[in-house]
Amino acid sequence: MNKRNISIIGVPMDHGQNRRGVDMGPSAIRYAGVVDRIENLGHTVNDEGDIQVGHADGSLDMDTNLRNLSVITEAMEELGEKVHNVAAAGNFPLVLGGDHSIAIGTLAGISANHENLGVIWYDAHTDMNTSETSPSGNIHGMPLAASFGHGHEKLTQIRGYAPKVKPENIVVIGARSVDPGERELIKERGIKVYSMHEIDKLGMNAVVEDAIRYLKEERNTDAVHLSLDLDGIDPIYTPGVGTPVPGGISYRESHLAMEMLFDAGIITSAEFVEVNPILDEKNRTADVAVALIGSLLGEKLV
Ligand code: 4U7
Ligand code: MN
Ligand code: MN
Ligand code: MN
Repeated sequence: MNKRNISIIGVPMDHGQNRRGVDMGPSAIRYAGVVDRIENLGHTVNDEGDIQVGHADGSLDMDTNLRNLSVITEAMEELGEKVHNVAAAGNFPLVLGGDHSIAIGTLAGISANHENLGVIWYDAHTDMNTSETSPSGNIHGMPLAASFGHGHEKLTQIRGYAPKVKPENIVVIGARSVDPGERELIKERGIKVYSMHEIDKLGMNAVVEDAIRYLKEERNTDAVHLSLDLDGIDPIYTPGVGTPVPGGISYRESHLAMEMLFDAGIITSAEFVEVNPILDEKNRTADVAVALIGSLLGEKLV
């Protein structure tokens, strides 16, 4: 990637789950110095501010098993339009969450600009529940399923079309908490998942090399979106997340992954989600997010 115009879009969304505070993620990441960090690499940054997110009472709809559905879909239409405009202008959308439900809007904005989009989902979870399989009704556990057209149509039809990405163009890295319904869907749709087992066994270098080869050579993608949930990393490094799972990816492995993605030059948009400053220790999780954004955009150790 040469020098790019990076457009930052904040999404102060906490309605996709039930722990307050993740709506302050964009502020925490800005406070941790994201703009300077990117500008120091020679890129141009345009901070577009935050999109509007309405209020909701957090109650679970008994008929649909979906929490806060309408306030989320409304915000996702707006996010989708913003991201679409940024990408259509040739700029690099960098979306700051907010809980992971916002990926529904990000992908709705990106995918129309590309013939054959790929997605890397860096996460402890596979986020492939639907209203039928979800144990929680929390929409942040559903965006990846929604992206390939699976789930409630209000989630799959943002900006009026589905799917946003082909299931065979998706790569998950870091999974270690997978629900029964998600496991079935992974098998049924042939989703490529590098769980912690593969990371332990092969090492992060081999995993990311294979992921890049798969998306570039086997799937022939013309753009790749990185959706990075900070809970993919081990909670000893990123304690400020709502659904921590032990046994995660290390800090250095995560940097290696970002550096390799930069060197491969395949990433065309990204989002960093689930930073919750209320649950954090001295903004450490936002600091990790900013450091990883640096590596993704070309920062080198020497
Ligand atoms: B995140 C969960 F049941 N699978 O659906 C669910 F374990 O965006 C967690 O990855 C989802 O943080 C976590 O509620 C969503 C649960
Ligand atoms: Mn709120
Ligand atoms: Mn997660
Ligand atoms: Mn997630």
